[in-house]
Amino acid sequence: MDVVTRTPYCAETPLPALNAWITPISRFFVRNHFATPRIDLESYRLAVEGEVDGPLTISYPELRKLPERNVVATMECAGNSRTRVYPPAEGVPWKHGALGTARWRGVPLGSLLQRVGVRPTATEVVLEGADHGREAGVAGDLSYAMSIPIEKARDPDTILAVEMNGLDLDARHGFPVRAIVPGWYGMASVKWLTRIAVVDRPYQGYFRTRPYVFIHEGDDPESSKKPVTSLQVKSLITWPAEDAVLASGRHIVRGVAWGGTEAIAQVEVTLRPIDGDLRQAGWQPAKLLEPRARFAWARWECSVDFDTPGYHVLRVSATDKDGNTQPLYAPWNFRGVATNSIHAVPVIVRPRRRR
Ligand SMILES: Nc1nc2c(c(=O)[nH]1)N[C@H]1C(S)=C(S)[C@@H](COP(=O)(O)O)O[C@H]1N2
Ligand SMILES: [Mo]
Repeated sequence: MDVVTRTPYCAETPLPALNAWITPISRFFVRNHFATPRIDLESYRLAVEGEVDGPLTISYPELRKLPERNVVATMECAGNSRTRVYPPAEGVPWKHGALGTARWRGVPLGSLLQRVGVRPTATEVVLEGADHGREAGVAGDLSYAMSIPIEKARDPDTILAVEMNGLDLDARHGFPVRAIVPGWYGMASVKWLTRIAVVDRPYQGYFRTRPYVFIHEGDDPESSKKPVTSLQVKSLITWPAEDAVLASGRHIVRGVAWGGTEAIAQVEVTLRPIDGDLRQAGWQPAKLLEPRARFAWARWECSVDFDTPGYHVLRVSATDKDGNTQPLYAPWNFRGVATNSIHAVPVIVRPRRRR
């Protein structure tokens, strides 16, 4: 793993390691805002309250008695690829590896909401974690919390996960219980979940209104900003790595492609000389590989002819079933969130030695 910050601990996955459909836990990125809380299972309680008829507090064994479900979901940090944004944006300097795909298992959030009886006034659900600390420019102690719309909370695939890839969650990924909000950027998948509050007005907490919003040039600083929610269509090349030296000839280029709400329909690859005109680029279709799942990335591969020695750039672009595709340059925003510009990988092609 590439450790990006030590306190709080944030680490990303080198792209060539994202070569399996399911990312091993040891290679799954970590994004913490505060120190990892240590939670004692005996005393752990999850509170469900707010705009509900019968608030409740549930223990871990009680939660584990409820019907569970498996969801294979890709999680990407909203700040992934931030270092590719120019001018440089505010936040953790991620390259492209703040993402991964896991098989999560847990109780649908909707079934817990049904138990407590959500009032018709409810519009959002606030998810709060046990971790807390201070943030620059804010007085007092903050807990990590994020809100999602009530409809997303009721999606059967939005779960309170207790397992990741068949094992109990580990401390860094949210032990004992975390939310998984598939199709959304990672910030909504609250770890170390201790409180679920149903609310009847837009939640205005720090993490919802300050870091995970789009701030564009010239925006009035006092106005409310558009929140970061579902994943944008995006693809990455996982092989070859940046600056790889390849023997001229055919190679299988590999990668992943995903999006928030619609399935990936098409992935295309192009190889151009480093000073080549992109408008003349010939894009060739990549092959989408099985398995596929509603909220999981698709792996793809493409046989590319690296016939001419020299400096070249490989690029990949994905399109979803709705026709959404990736921009060459993502529109700049102050925090560099939701960056989905076309991934460009420079490579060096060397001539094959004559015999
Ligand atoms: N309680 C809590 N939940 C959290 C966070 C956090 O700092 N605290 N970080 C969020 C962010 S921004 C991301 S991208 C994902 C990362 O999940 P992971 O560390 O398991 O990869 O967790 C989310 N849930
Ligand atoms: Mo994130």
